[in-house]
Order: sequence, then structure tokens, then C-alpha cells
Amino acid sequence: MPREPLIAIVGKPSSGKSTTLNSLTDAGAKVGAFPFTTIEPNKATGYLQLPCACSRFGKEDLCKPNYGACKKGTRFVPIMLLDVAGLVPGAHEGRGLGNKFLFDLSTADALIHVVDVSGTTDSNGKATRGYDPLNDIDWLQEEIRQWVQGNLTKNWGSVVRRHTSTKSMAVETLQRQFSGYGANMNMVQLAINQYYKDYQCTNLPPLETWDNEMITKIVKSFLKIKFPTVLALNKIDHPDADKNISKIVLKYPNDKIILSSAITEVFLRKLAKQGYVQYEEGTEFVDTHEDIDTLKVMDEKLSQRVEKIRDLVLYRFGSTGVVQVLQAAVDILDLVPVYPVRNMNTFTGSSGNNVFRDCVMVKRGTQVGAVARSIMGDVTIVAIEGVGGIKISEEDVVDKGKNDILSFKLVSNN
Ligand SMILES: Nc1nc2c(ncn2[C@@H]2O[C@H](COP(=O)(O)OP(=O)(O)OP(=O)(O)O)[C@@H](O)[C@H]2O)c(=O)[nH]1
Ligand SMILES: [Mg+2]
Repeated sequence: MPREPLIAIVGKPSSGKSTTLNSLTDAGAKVGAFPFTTIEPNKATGYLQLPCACSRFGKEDLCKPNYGACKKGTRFVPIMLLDVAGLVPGAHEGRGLGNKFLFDLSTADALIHVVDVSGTTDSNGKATRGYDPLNDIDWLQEEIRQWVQGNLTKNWGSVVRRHTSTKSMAVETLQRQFSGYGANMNMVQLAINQYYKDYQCTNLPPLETWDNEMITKIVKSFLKIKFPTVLALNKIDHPDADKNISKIVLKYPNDKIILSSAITEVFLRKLAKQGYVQYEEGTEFVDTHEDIDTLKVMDEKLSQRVEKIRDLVLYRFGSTGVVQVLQAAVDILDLVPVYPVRNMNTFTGSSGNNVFRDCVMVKRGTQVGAVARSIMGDVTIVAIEGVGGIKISEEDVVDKGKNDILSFKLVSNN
């Protein structure tokens, strides 16, 4: 099976990264109102919610995934999340926890940048009041850019010498230099295309002539492809959040922005576990004893807190936002669920009656043949079938709801 997508949670100290991780998983990462609470990265599995293929065929009762879960036709697909140490201005030069943190996120497929919009922490994560988080987005991206660029240009002289002596193409040399970030040729080519788009040109100058300005441009375009980013504007439950949110949304009209209150999600999930409320994750619906009498009765203080959460977060913003943050990260990665099945009539696996046991997230537009190889490994595939036993060509591509239920016929199966 291809590895699950890895999404890293980044941001300055105390912005709420670990709380966001905890709100999406059962991680129990340490949370604290002081900078650098997290030093070693925390990894945990979050679940992306999406409509499952079983609901298209009325087979919800038979759907028992190998990984994750399916509840009444809503599939919970596992996604790996990584919560890393806080980043401060100057990190690429070693300030704060510096490069170690940056190294931890090199294998991530996308980033969730948690921004504290309450204005109660400064750029180093120290408690304050009235801080303007508007610039946090720029400096954090710049830190990552400078780190990647520093790695690229550290031995630039020898990179160029090797490039010329081996008569390499720019895409090959860049791929070698970016391989530490898991970059393959395809990704580097996408980054070069992104560069053409960003700087409105149609070809690259020879690599041996690149100056710092040119390298900066290439690195910026590479980062857009390597680390597509969702901005999670966190702590929206705080009274000072509103004005900061509007400023950020105005300054970054093209960014994927989600409003969140991670602390509220953690609290609601805890109350639900303790039996005080029934809470549908990611929604505005919280039922208490007054709605469902099997739920535990809350004391006055707890009732007031839940009422406040309803007023300040759920009714105003529609939800705590964290489930949407994860959804947005998958959206920017442009991933669609693909269900490999053994039997196209029953949608079962190799044994048993349960349907759609596997689900993998695949980049939209990937060719069906490539999907087959990434799932089955290096085997000879005789044919690929879709729903209704229709033969699908290896060159056909995967899209939302199209070519997403597949059966691979191997040589040994015949
Ligand atoms: N009001 C409010 N506070 C929050 C929210 N999320 C986190 N916090 C608080 O912010 C502080 C920092 O939270 P953490 O999750 O530890 O932050 P972090 O980004 O992981 O911090 P480092 O590990 O130090 O980089 C804690 O006191 C949290 O309770 C939120 O949605 N609203
Ligand atoms: Mg932390």
C-alpha cells in the first residue's frame, strides 16, 4: 500500500499546534501556555471524514474498513499528523529549536499553519495582549524558505560543477538536491512549471548562471508544490480574534483559510467521552441531558461553559473548525479516495462479506495503472476493472467518483 499522506502542523510556539493535534486524534500531546512545550515531534492518526462508496450502493451495513471506520456511510480515513516544535523568527539560523524542527517536517506532504489570532502570544510565543498576528504568516513562510534555500546553496559551487560536468538538466540537478524532501522528478517538474506561472516565463536560464534572486524564486515555487499550506486561524473563541481574522483574510485572499478553536473541540470530545454530551465531531450539534435523557446531568458551572461554547463558537462559526482544517489539507493536496476491491460484483476483499475494506488517498488525475502499481507493487497486471466489470485502460485517470472503485486482475489470478 502507498504510505498515508503526512500532514505537519507548524506555527510559532503556543499557537495551539499540540491542541490541534489532540483535537483531531487521541494523541494526548502535552499542551502548555509557555513556549516550546513540544520539543520532540508528536505523531498521531487523524481521521478524514468523507462519504463512503458503500453509500452509493446501499451497502452501509456491510462496510467494515481494515483501517479507520465507516459509520452509516461516512468513512473515516486515517491520515498521519505530525505536531512539531514551535518555530520562531531566526529559526533557520538556529534560534529557538531552530533547524531540528525544520528537519522534522521535511517529509510532510502538506502543512497546517496554526496562527494564534487571539493576539495573546508574541512572535516568540510569549504571553502578551494585543499582539497583531498579521505578520506571523509571512515570517514563518520565510523561515522555511530560508532553511530550504540554505540547504540548497550550502555547496552551490560543487552542485554547479557536477551539473555542468555531467551535462545534467536543471530538473535532474534540482531533484538530486531536493531528494531529502522526498521530491521525485515529477514534483520538481511541477515546481518548474509553477515557476513559469509565478514569473510568467517559458524557460529556465542555465543553472550555472543562477544568482541568489533566481534561486529564491525557484525555492519559492518548489515550496508551493512541496508544502501546500492551510492557514488555521486558531483561538477564535477569544474576544480579540475577530478583528485579526478580518485583517488576515483581507491580506491573503487566495490562501486556504479555516477558522478554528482547537481547545473547544478537545473539550467537547472529552465531555462526549465522559457521557455528558452527544457531539457530532465537526458539526454545531451538541446535545445535553435536556435533549437526550440518557446523558449525564451537568452541574451549573459545566452547563454554563457548554452554553458559552455554543454562543461563542458553534453558533457564530458553525463548528470548531478543526475537522474542516484536516479536510482543507486534503483538498489542497487534491486527493481523492480510491477503493481497491477483489470482487467487482460484491465489492468484497479476498475473504468475507464485508465491502470496501480498503481505501487509499490518491492524487486526482493519477493514471489508473500508476494507482495499481502503488497498491499492488511490482506485479504484472493483466486488466483493471471498474464498476459493472467495465475494463479500464491503464492510462485512464482517477477523479472524484470516477475510476475510484477498482479491481486489479493479476497474472497469478488467472
Ligand atoms: N483560547 C484558546 N486557547 C487555546 C486554543 N488552542 C490552544 N490554546 C491554548 O494555547 C496554549 C498553547 O497551546 P499548545 O497546544 O501547547 O501550543 P503549541 O503550539 O503546541 O506550543 P509549543 O509546543 O510550545 O510550540 C495552551 O494554553 C492552550 O490551552 C484555542 O482554540 N483557544
Ligand atoms: Mg506543542
